[in-house]
This record gives sequence, C-alpha cells and structure tokens, in this order.
Amino acid sequence: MSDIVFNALEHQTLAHLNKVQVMGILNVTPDSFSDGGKFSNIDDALKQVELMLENGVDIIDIGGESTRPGAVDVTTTDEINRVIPLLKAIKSRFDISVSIDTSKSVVMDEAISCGADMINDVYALQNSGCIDVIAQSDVSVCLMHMQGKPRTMQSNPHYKNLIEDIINFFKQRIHCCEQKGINKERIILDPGFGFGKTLAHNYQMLAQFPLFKQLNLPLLAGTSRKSMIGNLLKREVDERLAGSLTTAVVAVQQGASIIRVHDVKETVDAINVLKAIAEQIN
Ligand code: 7PJ
Repeated sequence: MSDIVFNALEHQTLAHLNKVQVMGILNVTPDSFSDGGKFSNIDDALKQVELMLENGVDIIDIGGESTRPGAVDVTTTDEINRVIPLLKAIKSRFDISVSIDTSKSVVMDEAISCGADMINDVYALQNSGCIDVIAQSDVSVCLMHMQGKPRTMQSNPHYKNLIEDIINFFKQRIHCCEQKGINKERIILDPGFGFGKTLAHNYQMLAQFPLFKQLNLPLLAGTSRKSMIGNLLKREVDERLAGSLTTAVVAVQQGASIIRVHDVKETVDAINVLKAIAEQIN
C-alpha cells in the first residue's frame, strides 16, 4: 500500500521535516502587492511580529523595497529609515531571527551592525559592494535567482533549460562567495518564484524542486500569494490562501528547508499535518 500512499513523502526524512523553518514576511513598503502600507508604522509592525511569533514563526523577513513586477525604486535613505528602526525594535523586544530583504550594500551593512541574522538578496549579492559586506560579517545569506530586473522581468522570460540555467547561476554565485571567503555553511539558495518566470516555469520549478538539492545547500521557496497562484486560479491576492498552502506543502515535500510566507499560522498548521503523516511512513 505504501506505493500508492504519499509517494513523495517516502523520500522525505522526518529529520528534514523537523528542521523546516517558516519565514514570515513583514513588508514595510508603501506599495507592496499584498500588504502594502499595512505595517509601515512601527507599532503595527511589532503587533504583526508578535502575532507571527504566537503562530510559530522561525524567521521574520523585513522588506523595505518592493520587488514586485513594475515596482518603483526606493532610495537608500528611505529604505534604511523603514527597515533599521524596526529591526532594532524587534531585536530589543523578541528573541527571534531576523532576515533583511535588501539588495543594497549600505542597507546590508547597517542591518548587520544592528543585529540582523540573515540577508535575503533577490540579486544574489551581484550589486556593488554586497558580497564584500557579507564576507566581512558572519550572517547567513539567501541567494535568489532572478532573470532580468523587476521592472521588466515578466515580459517574455526565456530559458535554454530552466532548471539547468538556474543551477548554473547558483554554481557561479556560490563560487564568487567562496572566493571572497563566505563559506557554504552560510548560504541558502532560492530559485526565485515569479522573478523572470512564466506561469509554466514556476510550476516546473516546484515539480522539479528536488533537482536543486544536488548543490547540497538549504533551499528557500517563496510562493506565498504570488501571481503563479492568482493567474492559475483567477484569484485576487486575498483569495490565494489555499493555493499558497498547497505550494508550501509541496515545496517542503520536495526538499525546501525554509518557506517564505504571509500566512504563518496556516502554513505552520499545514507543515505540522505533513509531519504527522511522515511519522507514520515506514
Ligand atoms: C521573494 C523574496 C522570494 C526571496 C520577494 C513577494 C515579492 N525573497 N522577496 N524569495 N519574493 N528569497 O513577496 O511576492 O521568492 S518580494
């Protein structure tokens, strides 16, 4: 019977499932697509952090620069003013890992000196000065794959071989990091759902997600409320929970170690159900 029941889970060890971390998104941009403007004052943002903590979040990911398709650029000063006071406020009140979603070396540097545990860079440290700032620190870094730039990335993305192209990009970025003295233990990889990908590309990445495991690094998946769900189901942003949970569960089954989400409570529940099933296998 085990052949037909939850085949995907057979290859998933319980040890992996028990290490999966839920990263809660805290956007402090006025124009973010799903929660834009909601948490731009510190008190509201701290309440949201408290709620996420009650619901079992492992990492808070603060983003002060919207990277959604077509988003406008944010100045370094504006980004620092949005992110740093909140980072300090969280670190002084709560015992929680904080990641900063930024692509600017100055923001990274300031965030690291204010206690950030991780830098999450959708440009994979390719912008000027970023790799050096990380090299001089001891924080973890998430290297995400993106084809093109946010403003134009969704106009006709094209790959020779999607998965191979992404893996080659990862290899090149890992090599650059190692050359600068950033060791592999600090690196997390993310194929970048929605970043220069068609609808089919996004689902192919999820279906073939285990291929990314060949690099032997933890994998992060961020599909929460994205248009890969909205466009498939014809759902507005506030109607994408079922789709988001499905992709989160499948990503975990396929080997993701960190799941980046808006809906922490529901995602933690879904992963706990998956764990209970996995415990009964074998
Ligand atoms: C991602 C991200 C993602 C990582 C955003 C959104 C757009 N960082 N930052 N992975 N997406 N590592 O949340 O829809 O997928 S911003």
